Amino acid sequence: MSLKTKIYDIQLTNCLYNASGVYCREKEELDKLLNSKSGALITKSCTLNSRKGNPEPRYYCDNFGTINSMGLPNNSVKFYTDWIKENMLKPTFLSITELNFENFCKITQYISDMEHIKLPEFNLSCPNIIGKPQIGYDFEKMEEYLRKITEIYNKPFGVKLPPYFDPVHFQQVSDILNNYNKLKYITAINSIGNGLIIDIEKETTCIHPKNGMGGIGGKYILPTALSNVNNFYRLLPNKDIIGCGGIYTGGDIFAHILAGASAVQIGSCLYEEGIDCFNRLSNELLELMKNKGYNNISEFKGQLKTSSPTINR
Ligand code: RRO
Repeated sequence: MSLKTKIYDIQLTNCLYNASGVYCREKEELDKLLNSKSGALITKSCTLNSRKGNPEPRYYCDNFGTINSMGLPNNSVKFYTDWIKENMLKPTFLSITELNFENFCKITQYISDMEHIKLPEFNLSCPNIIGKPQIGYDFEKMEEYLRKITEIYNKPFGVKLPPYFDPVHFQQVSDILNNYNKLKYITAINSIGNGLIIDIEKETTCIHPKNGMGGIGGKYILPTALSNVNNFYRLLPNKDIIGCGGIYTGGDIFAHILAGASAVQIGSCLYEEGIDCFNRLSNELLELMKNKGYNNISEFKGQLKTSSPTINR
């Protein structure tokens, strides 16, 4: 039995890896991910210059998941591309973004000739930059960014999308993405932006920036993540879908793959449980596959059935 998979032309020995932003900002974390059971790793989304991010407290976890408004703290694109160059032991994806179009063009240019950067994930969906809307919710802007990426970068790449909630939007986004042949995968979903978790005892918000509003992750978002994976699996037949959102068990991974994911990223669960979650989750998925008689994830990927209609009498 195997958990191996492929994202475009990159082979992964295990379909699990970290979600960008979690356990991947500092060298020690990246080094640990490299030696973990994850099949790949992805860096924290980075910018041209390092950033400290938003003021603390900026992360909080409750029984159902997490809220964060980190504000893109990172060590700069140079730090992460240098680290990748020195550590080529397992597939490593660079996540990049920028705060305005001009700098986005510059950072794309910066990585365009780097042989060691393969299938970078362009983050079009950070919800936590004060005064900056998410690119993925402005379809004209998203096209402009995609056009620039293909013009400057001109190699296979992926994008990280925000969650969508309406069939019309799934169709509109897919119509745009299908025009870009070099776009080989999408990661769905980023956190659900601008949620609010309230501490009723203290009568305060749980995090400080943006009046307490931040990206929601964890159990709160599994159904939304699965819907995005499945909608895009149907609407983007020539692209791989990376599932992200709400994974805490082997069963959650199975659901993502059944909905169409080729690989899955672990965010809130990794943050709370630590690096050993890759062992536990891999074992749980293998056990479930064994019970169901599957040897390989390709045997059930995208095979979600709709339940039989009930007959009303
Ligand atoms: O750093 C963040 O605040 C952050 C980013 Br860039 C993102 O893409 N998603 C998220 O939940 N937080």
